Amino acid sequence: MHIPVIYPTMNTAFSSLYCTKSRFASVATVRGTRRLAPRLRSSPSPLRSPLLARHISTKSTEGIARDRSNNGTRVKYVLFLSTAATLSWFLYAQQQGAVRLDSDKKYSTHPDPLAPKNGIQDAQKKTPKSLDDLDLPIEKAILTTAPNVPPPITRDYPVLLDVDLTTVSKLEQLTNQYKYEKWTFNNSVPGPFIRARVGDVLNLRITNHDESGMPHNIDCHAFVGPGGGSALTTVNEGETKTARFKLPNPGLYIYHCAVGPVGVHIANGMYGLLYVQPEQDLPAVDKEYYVMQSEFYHEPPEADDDGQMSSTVEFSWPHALREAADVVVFNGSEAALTEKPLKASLDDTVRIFFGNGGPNFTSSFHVIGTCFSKVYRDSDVLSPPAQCVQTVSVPAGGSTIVDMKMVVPGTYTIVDHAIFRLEKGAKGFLNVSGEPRPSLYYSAQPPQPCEGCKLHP
Ligand SMILES: [Cu+2]
Repeated sequence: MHIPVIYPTMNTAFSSLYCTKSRFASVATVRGTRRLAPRLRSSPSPLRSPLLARHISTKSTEGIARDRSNNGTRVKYVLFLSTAATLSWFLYAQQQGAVRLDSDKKYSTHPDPLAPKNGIQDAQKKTPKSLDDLDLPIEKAILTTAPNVPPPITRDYPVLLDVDLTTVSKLEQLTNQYKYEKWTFNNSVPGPFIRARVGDVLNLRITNHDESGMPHNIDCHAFVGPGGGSALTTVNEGETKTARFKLPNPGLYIYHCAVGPVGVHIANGMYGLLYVQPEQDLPAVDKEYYVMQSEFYHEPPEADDDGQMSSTVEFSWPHALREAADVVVFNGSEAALTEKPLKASLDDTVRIFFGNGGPNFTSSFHVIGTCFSKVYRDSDVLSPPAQCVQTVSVPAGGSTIVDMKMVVPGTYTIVDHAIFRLEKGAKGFLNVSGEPRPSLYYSAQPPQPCEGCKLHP
């Protein structure tokens, strides 16, 4: 038999294949190499065997004429067998995942932002083994500060959406009278508005720059899993963490800090909104705004060294426990929506993405002088909207989306219709420009607001 002749032939073919496969691995994946290499190395190489080497040597020097006359046929036969064996082995190995071709589309074509930059092998070790969507294209999220909303997402495919949130403490005006040290995401209360699309994976990077030494994190109501992401994102001062969350459910969701005592972190300003667009977004409107209600609890001001009452007030645990809010505001301060009103033009449809950070109150959200032409109750964007709604109940930790058709010009006042909260700062304005429309709103007498009126400037 001439098996010894087959061995070196197959060995050459295997060696060639191994080199070829290694070249694939070096540019594509190391997984195949790891799985394949031990099998190849553990098989004794026929060329290295002294016995087989002798066989080859003897054969090559005998020079038997009969064998020579059959050489052509034998060589063809051997080549055929070795090629068939090699091909069978190769197909088997590829099915087992040991070999990958450039034509395979299984390996990532997009860089992984979490992967270390010191080589493919390290990246393979440290890349998460879940969230199968690592092949998603990467997109940097547009983040906006209230009352602004990022533009609608027009793409029709999911992405890995990169979001950076940084926690910072910041002393700023709370009411027209008092300053307050707010705990913020990205230097603003509420935190930035994040716009994503259903099916996206949020690549959330949180950094703690709070010099007070307080840890912070993110609990987002759009994240599915225990704690809403909080345990994966808790960062101490100077620390950065990254976690990924798939967004399977469309709607408008609150995010907030959930470090204990959670009420204090929320009461100091750590919340914001994430809008997960449905596959087919809501009908386009003329203006979109971001408004968030929340309440603050503070002690009375203390006397400064000069005997004057301080212009800064501090958090009150007893007031918070009693749910006796001292301040109720939109967008983080009494003046946020009065000094800088929302704006629209006559006949515009205005959409408000409205969230309630709480920490305790339910809002009776209302805009004086109009009704909500559409309400996506509790931010349910999959069901048909309610229509012609005067006041919407929005619980702490909840949200709503309302549309208003502005058919008469003038100033509209945004309130919580639990109306004594107006005295605590819950007020904003929406200015609608345009010519009067007497066909809808008319009197022969000029308007005469009541004296000291806080509702109708
Ligand atoms: Cu916090």
